Amino acid sequence: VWSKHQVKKFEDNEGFQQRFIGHVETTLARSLYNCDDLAAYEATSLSVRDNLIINWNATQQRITARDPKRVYYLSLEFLMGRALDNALINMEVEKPDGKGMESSRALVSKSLDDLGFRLEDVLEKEPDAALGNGGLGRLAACFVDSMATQNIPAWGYGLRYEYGIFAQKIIDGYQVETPDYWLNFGDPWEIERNEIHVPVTFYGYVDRPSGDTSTLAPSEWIGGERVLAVAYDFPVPGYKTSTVNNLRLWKAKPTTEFDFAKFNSGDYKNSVDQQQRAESITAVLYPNDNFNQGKELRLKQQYFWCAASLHDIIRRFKKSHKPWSEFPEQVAIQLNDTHPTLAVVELQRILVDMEKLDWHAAWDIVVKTFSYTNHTVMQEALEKWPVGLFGKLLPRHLEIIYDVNWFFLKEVEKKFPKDLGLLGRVSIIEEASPERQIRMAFLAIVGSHKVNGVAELHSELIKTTIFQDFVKVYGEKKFTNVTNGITPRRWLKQANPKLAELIGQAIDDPDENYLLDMSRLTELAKKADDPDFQEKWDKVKAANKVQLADLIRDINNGVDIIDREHINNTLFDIQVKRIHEYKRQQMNIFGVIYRYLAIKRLLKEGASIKEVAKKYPRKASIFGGKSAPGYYMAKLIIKLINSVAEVVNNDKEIQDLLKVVFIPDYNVSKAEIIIPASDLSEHISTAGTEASGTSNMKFVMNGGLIIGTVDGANVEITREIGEDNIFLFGNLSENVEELRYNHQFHEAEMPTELDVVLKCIESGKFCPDNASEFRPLTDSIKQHGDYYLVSDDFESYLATQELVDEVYHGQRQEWIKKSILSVANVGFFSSDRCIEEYSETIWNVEPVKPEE
Ligand code: 26M
Repeated sequence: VWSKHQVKKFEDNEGFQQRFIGHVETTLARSLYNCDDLAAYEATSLSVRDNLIINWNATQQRITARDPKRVYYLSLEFLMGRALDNALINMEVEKPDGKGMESSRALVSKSLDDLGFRLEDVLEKEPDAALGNGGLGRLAACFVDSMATQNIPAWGYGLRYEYGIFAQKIIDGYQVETPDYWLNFGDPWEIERNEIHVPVTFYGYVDRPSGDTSTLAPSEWIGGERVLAVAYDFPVPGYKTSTVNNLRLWKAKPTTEFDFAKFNSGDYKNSVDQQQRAESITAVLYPNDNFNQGKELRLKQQYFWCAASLHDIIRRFKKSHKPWSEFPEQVAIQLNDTHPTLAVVELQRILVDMEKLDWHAAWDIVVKTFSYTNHTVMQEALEKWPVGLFGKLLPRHLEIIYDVNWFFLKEVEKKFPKDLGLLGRVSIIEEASPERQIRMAFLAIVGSHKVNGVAELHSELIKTTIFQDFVKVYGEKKFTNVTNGITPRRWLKQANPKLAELIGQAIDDPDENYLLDMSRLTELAKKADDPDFQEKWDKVKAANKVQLADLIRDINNGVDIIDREHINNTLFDIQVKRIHEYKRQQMNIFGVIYRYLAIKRLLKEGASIKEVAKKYPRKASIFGGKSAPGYYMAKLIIKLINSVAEVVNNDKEIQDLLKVVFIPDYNVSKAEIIIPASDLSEHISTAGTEASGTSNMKFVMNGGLIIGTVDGANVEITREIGEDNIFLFGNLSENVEELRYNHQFHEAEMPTELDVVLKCIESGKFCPDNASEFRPLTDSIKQHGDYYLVSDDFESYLATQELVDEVYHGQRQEWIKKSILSVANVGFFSSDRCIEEYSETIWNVEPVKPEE
């Protein structure tokens, strides 16, 4: 009886259109005659979602039946971007001839055409799901894509923020933040699960019913405030597989319990207000990237999410009636940075207080379950919580942390009996003034069986700097490296369909199965010297540059900044990422100023524009990225870039030889246009500061070359693609300490090139109304020790940029060859490789493949 009513997926035009019209007319209560692109986007998404849900159900049933070990990826950020195009690419339908499967994109595009819509316009209506800041959040999004593609039984857990990362407006050259209320029109991709709700408690006090005074004994936490966590599920489709995994995001809602004491006392309004406050927990994503502010609401977010997720994970584990000792054989939990470290403590609390396990048996389970990824060595990013604030919000968890620390330190003392200094250095509790602080990274290390960095250099650095004492305590083996990766589905196929197709042709794989095994790209190398192929390759790049020029024109109120006529002779030099002093956008713009001044000087000396162009050929310097709202220096860098753009772009004398563009509101969907259009991209962080970087991988995968420092994953990119195919410069990380020391204690030597630039800025050239506006930027180099070592790297940066110009303009074939060879060897940076490494070396999980 049931099977007769089984819901069927659409598999052809007819089927899609039926669903589409059904959703327009019933779900949206509109008619096809007044259906605009937005409604068409919603109806298309709902139709595609229907198919995904059917596969989602099958996937979950399969996993429940086989009951394998599952992975839970806990991340406060999932920077997913748009879902529709990705779903169309990943999800397959049967081919019209019935012989196998193909991507559903063509089918949906054709069906929409027939109904009078253009897929491109419909796709544009989708707002980005921008629930992340930058690298860490986007990495989580790439990982869930790869886990689904590889049929790993994995769930992501995060928060459903009502407001994602702010939208950036540029007004008078300054960043202005506007709220990103992305749920304005409702989100067709989310499935609200009101039936799945978990109560979460805060504040209150601890009681020990046994009368036992030991905090190790089962205790009862009497909470003072309760909210509900409600689940919202987002389907995550794999590529060329019917596996659809789940991303579960929690929303905070008031409990339905009512405070009768208040109600009876006539304080009705107040008690409603209190309930409303619950929703503020998941209202907004903190817009800091690599910076810890220590706000109570942030800690509340973290506990809310950890408690709800663990509750859900344990409920699922209990379904199979296995003993607790088997929990680590059934569950692997990955901590995406220290943000979810409370989950470690929460699991210990559940096992000891609720399940009445012995403390040590419980702790053994905890450590085997968790592993921790570190994403930064920067001191200001490391999470610490004052014990006062922490203990008020989570009194029982504070006790548990003290006990965990006590046993840990006892162990350390046993191993290193006379090393009192060591005990203080590794203690989870920092004895700081004015108050003790909980070091979350140390708690994450102690509570995990594996700790990994995100690129080789970074993984070595954490072992020798911030975590060196832990290597002494635990040995090397606990610390490992998994170099980051990116999903080639979004970052090649979706962002750059023309290049993906050309590659498919070149390596004789028109079905683009190579997107599942990027090592096959090496076959491209054979074509690197083929002039016909080089021409095709170059044409794809040129077309992508036109698309970016269109975007830039739209931003500039319809007026072109990029000279269309010379577009294929203009080097697109791009730096897009969060604005941060360590990423050194300031060095980039100083380089632009230097170039501008050099052009002006040559002209003044009587050189013709042609002669000038020989030394300084056409270049467009393109920037994009958000600053944290409270980050003064980063905001000043944005202003400087825009001020320089204003002067340079309006200087008729230099005749378009140089253009400067700041693209507002850099996000995932803009990245998909910007990255495929780059000739050169900049990854120029002070050596030892950028843990990995992932946009470097995206640019290379799209045939762009890199100018970069010997930092993060640049090192391995060089190893993979060959040092002839990357422009490296600058000091090495092992010299950074000494260089900083020199700046502190010796008279700084300023390279003349930089001196010229800083003096020009100080002259007010770029801010005539407020000549000292950029003083903090120049002073940070001249007066305050040049912490990011701009003056130490500036000359080699300029020299390397000259080399770039020579190759791009003087040896174009060589350039294209480098581009092809880079793509041929970029396969290592697929997040599929990365997920395989996690699966084998950290999680010990295996795929659950759908039946063929
Ligand atoms: C911390 C405390 C309070 C509020 C926010 C934070 C916070 C948020 C995001 C701290 C760090 C955050 O992200 C760090 C990040 O994105 N790190 C980047 O991770 C990438 C993926 O591993 C790396 O490629 C980058 O090098 C690294 O900077």
